[in-house]
Amino acid sequence: MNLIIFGGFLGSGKTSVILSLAHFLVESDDSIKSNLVIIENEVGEIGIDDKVLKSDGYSVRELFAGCICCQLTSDLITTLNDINEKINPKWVIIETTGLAYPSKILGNINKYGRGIESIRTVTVVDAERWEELSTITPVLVENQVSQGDTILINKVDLVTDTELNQVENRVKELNSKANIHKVSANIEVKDCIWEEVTKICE
Ligand SMILES: Nc1nc2c(ncn2[C@@H]2O[C@H](COP(=O)(O)OP(=O)(O)OP(=O)(O)O)[C@@H](O)[C@H]2O)c(=O)[nH]1
Ligand SMILES: [Mg+2]
Repeated sequence: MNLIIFGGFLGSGKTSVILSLAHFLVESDDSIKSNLVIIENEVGEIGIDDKVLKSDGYSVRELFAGCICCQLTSDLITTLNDINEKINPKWVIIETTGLAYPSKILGNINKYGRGIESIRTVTVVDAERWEELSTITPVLVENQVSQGDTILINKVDLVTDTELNQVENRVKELNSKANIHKVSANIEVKDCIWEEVTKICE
């Protein structure tokens, strides 16, 4: 199984970009729907995101938990290992809750996950709310950015060029190794970005 883990604050656009990636995978290989599982890691009670994804015919597993403590990560590992045993798909896309620390999730998956061939992390940054979020909750936001192999600075349609440059500069400071792309999930995420994200997994 090749894992692609999406992190990023609540409402940053994770589900929107995951839909784009899922469409990209299906377009490149029609049989992929049976080889792709999406795990939704929800904080609240009602999984709205999984309804969107399921309505498009994707196989979605939901994880529900009232908090973001360790128990949630163990549920994720249990689900992952169950998917490995029963389906063993080529691709598993994980949407973490916007409140999750990706470093913790990654550490536990590396330690306890089975049947995993590669792991790739994508952090979705909300360009519009960057200043607000990085002021209110800097540790979480910085952890999310520093853990991404790829950073998608999303919602570029909602900010000025100056604001966008400020976000990009700060993101580069926090993570000099990542591939950084500026996108608008509402408009389009270009195939070349998904080619880059999925290539490393193969
Ligand atoms: N204008 C604009 N809106 C966007 C963009 N990407 C996402 N949105 C909107 O932002 C809202 C949140 O997007 P989601 O994809 O649900 O974000 P999420 O990170 O999955 O949210 P949670 O799962 O609740 O943490 C939705 O109303 C989207 O339509 C974008 O690039 N531009
Ligand atoms: Mg979502």
